[in-house]
Amino acid sequence: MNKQRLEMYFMIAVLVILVGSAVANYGTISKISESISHDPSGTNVTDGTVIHVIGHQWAWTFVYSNNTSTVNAFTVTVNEKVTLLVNSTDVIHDLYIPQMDVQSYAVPGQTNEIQFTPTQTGSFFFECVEYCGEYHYEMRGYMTVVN
Ligand SMILES: [Cu+2]
Repeated sequence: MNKQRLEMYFMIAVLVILVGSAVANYGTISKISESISHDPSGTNVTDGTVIHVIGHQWAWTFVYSNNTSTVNAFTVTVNEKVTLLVNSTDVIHDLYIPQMDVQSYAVPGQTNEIQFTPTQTGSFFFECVEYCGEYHYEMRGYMTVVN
């Protein structure tokens, strides 16, 4: 077998492997995309408290359905479902509320939806856990759960 022919077989083999992987990955990527809400208005959520969470360098802004907003603090009601619609206006941030077991990336141009129901009142620490620049550490605050 000459050398050129052998090289051609190798190229075909590599092509087959790459195309095979691409096809296998396509299914997984579509599944992941489906689980992310691309509706920035969040109109698919109908019950509980809906809060738009906007990450930006270097603070978290929380916008309630009555259009009022707070910075680095937000308040929710105990035993009521909370939906956070999380996005970013600049770089990737990551909202983490450890005691609620809630974590969501804040990605520019994409709205990530996360839901939870707080079952006790109190103050719960949250912070950005994706290094996002010089004042990353300022992206922290408390969620207050009231009756
Ligand atoms: Cu951040």
